[in-house]
Parts: sequence; structure tokens; C-alpha cells
Amino acid sequence: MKKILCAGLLAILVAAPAYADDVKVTKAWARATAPGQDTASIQLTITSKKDASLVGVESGSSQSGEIHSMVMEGGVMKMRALDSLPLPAKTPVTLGEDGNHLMLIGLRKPLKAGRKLPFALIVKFDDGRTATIRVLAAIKPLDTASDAGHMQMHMQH
Ligand SMILES: [Cu+2]
Repeated sequence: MKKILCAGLLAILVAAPAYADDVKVTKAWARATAPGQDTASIQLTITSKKDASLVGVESGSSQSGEIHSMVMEGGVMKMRALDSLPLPAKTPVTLGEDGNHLMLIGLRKPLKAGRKLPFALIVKFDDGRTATIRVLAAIKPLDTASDAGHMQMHMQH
């Protein structure tokens, strides 16, 4: 990562030299989109060296991004947008397993399996500083069986 200083990464290092390094993101992935689907759910593991919160997600590939959690409401699983998600120091937080995930809304083009989806996470440290972490998510082939339920929920947003 550090060896490749593309223009975008350089900008981050200049803006937040110490802090971009304090957050590690691994196993980021999304599913390829089905025809007509314009949202993408991203799963990943994020670890911050210091107490912080995940406060945003954005991508040039979509109009907006949200942090989502799944909650039971009257026996029905629903998604709710979170303003922030706590990232306790040195504790890996996995978005995906527990129903939390990142959602890109208004995709500008379909996600194709095998390509990469660039996006950025906005992390706010408890000392008030913020950092932007650029990540590439792997795009996995569409799994229609397990994705149908998720898409259904998003149509009800
Ligand atoms: Cu969602």
C-alpha cells in the first residue's frame, strides 16, 4: 500500500499523515449487481488503533452512501441508517456478519464480478480528527439465492 503513491493516496497522506495509517480495512467485498439493481452492500473488517467512529462512506460510483444496521421491528427485519458506528481501539469490527453493512445508493453503473469497487470510509477519531480511508472492494459473483432477501428490503426503503 505505502509503496504505491497514486495521486489520490498522496492527497490523503498530506491531509492526514498519521491517521490514515491508524485504520486498517481488510476483506472488503460487494456482490455483482442484478439487472435493475442500483444499490450495493459492502462488507468489510475495519480496525482502528485509537477509539474512533465510522461516520460515512462515499464512492464516485454512487450518488450516496450510508451505514446500515438491521433491526427487528414488529417481527420484520428492517434496515436503518446509522449516523455513526463505534470503532473501539484495536478491536476488529466486521460489517456484514452482524447485519451491519455499508450501502451505496444510486449506483452509476452495474457492478461486475471480478472488477474492483473503489470507495472511501470517513473515520472520526475521539480526539476530533477525521481521516478518509480509500478502499477497493472485490466484486464477487451474484448469489441470487442469498441476495434476494436483501434486495427485497431495499425496495421497501
Ligand atoms: Cu442496507
